[in-house]
Amino acid sequence: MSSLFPALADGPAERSEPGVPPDEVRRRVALRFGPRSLTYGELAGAAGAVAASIGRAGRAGRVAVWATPELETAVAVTGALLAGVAAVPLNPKSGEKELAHILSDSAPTLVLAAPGAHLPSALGDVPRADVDASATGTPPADETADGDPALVVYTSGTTGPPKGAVLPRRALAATLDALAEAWQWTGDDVLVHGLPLFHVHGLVLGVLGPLRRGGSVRHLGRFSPEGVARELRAGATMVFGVPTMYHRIAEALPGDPELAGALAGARLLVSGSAALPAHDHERIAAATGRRVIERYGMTETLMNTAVRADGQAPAGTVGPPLPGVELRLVEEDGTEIGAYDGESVGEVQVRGPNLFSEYLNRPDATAAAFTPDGWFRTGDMAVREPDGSVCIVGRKATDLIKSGGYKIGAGEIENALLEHPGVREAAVTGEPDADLGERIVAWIVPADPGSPPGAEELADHVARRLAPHKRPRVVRYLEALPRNDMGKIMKRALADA
Ligand code: MCA
Ligand code: AMP
Repeated sequence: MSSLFPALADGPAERSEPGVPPDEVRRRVALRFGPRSLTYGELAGAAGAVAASIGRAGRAGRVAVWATPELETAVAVTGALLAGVAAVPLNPKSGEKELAHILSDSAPTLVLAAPGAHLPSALGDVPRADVDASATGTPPADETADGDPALVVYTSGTTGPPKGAVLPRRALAATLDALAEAWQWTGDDVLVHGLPLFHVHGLVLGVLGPLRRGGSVRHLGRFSPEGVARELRAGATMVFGVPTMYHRIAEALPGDPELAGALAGARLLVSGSAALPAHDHERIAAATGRRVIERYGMTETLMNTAVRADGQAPAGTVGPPLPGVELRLVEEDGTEIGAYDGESVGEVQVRGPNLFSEYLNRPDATAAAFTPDGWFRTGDMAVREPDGSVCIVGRKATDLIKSGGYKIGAGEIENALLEHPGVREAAVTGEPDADLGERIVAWIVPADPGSPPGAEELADHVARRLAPHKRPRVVRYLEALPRNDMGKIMKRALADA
């Protein structure tokens, strides 16, 4: 297929953009993480060296990437893509159980990491290759096809361990080009963000997006409103973040006129991964004169809709479907809702080149995710506004929690809690939280009511086994869980317990 990264392509003709001489592209800064940066010429050498080393190790299979928020992670993923080998980004804070599952499921032949990164013992059997950001290498010739897997990204379901969504190269190219069209996103844009690099938002949109355009990304390492303001003042044009980040910006604005000034000068402020509450929208608009725009996507579908840079979408909507994306709303009985009336609620179903190809090793789950005529069931409920914009109003599954923009399945946390000796029964729900959107609440029936395990101990237990962002923020103790006649836990009754 044509290169995913024209600005890194291996021939002068491909490397040049219209009107921009190749040498100028090579001297442009591609990546900046704190004080460290790489130009396109340097990235071509470093990622080329990664690709060449993977090539020698054999093209078959997958490579894991220890996805710390560092320059090396971006180089590693770019190198894997140049080599035509699927990359599996790993959360560097993954707990033992989660990491063991992802490794046995994805069976990587190699793990790429920053020099000096400490890898847990679960990775002991996987050969390690350190990424040298100053290397100069040449990738093997591009023999990839559009449908070849580019990334395997793990995402939580309502029950069981996370599933690996296999994202083909076609999907990455399609979603990034559709966003470029909607947002007039070009090589002149400089993106700032502090998103994690093991999910679609931070990795695909936030790193591969600028690289596909021939533009720049400045990663904060760790998100802070001050970091965003500093980079905007230093020339960044776009901000990507989850609602929790915009909430923290909104909280900081009253005491920080410099932050307000910096945001006012940005070309585009974009929020996604969860709904941005109207109150935060309004506070940012009032202090900066700028509206944050939303886009809607999913690990399995990449981006489905976006408010356009030049458009006036009604507040609270995620914009119209992106070019190339077919989107419909469907009632419980399968009837399609044709009306754009801002009222009729249905499940969002999508088709298009932006979709994943399968859940790795899970043909059952893949089949269940699609309708017989090939539409992907998102599980999100929405209405269409009269102008065609989509407004997400909820989710089908109550057992999926969105906290800080992370999707977290109640079932995997319940299973982890039940492995604690002090827990007899457990149920997990999400509760509204001004900062995180939803916070994870664990409802516990202790094995010994006389000495129940403490909230912190249970949070540590879950963080160690799964990941810190999956830990319960609140623990409530009960004598018994409310159950129906079938013995099923009645989660809605828990709120009143
Ligand atoms: C706290 N920590 C712990 C424990 N408690 N570690 C171990 N055990 C514990 N008991 C540590 C954490 O690891 C972290 O470490 C620090 O304390 C703070 O943790 P936490 O409170 O959870 O984090 P936060 O500061 O509140 O994080 C808020 C955040 C974060 C920055 C907004 O939630 C975030 O990055 N969200 C982004 C999620 C995302 O990208 N989602 C995209 C998926 P340390 O101090 O070392 O950090 S959705 C997607 O991709 C689709 C396609 C889409 O539409 O975008
Ligand atoms: P994930 O599975 O982690 O990729 O998260 C995807 C889910 O995030 C979607 O199915 C939606 O429920 C939610 N989501 C993403 N963007 C938005 C948005 N702008 N507004 C509301 N929900 C969103």
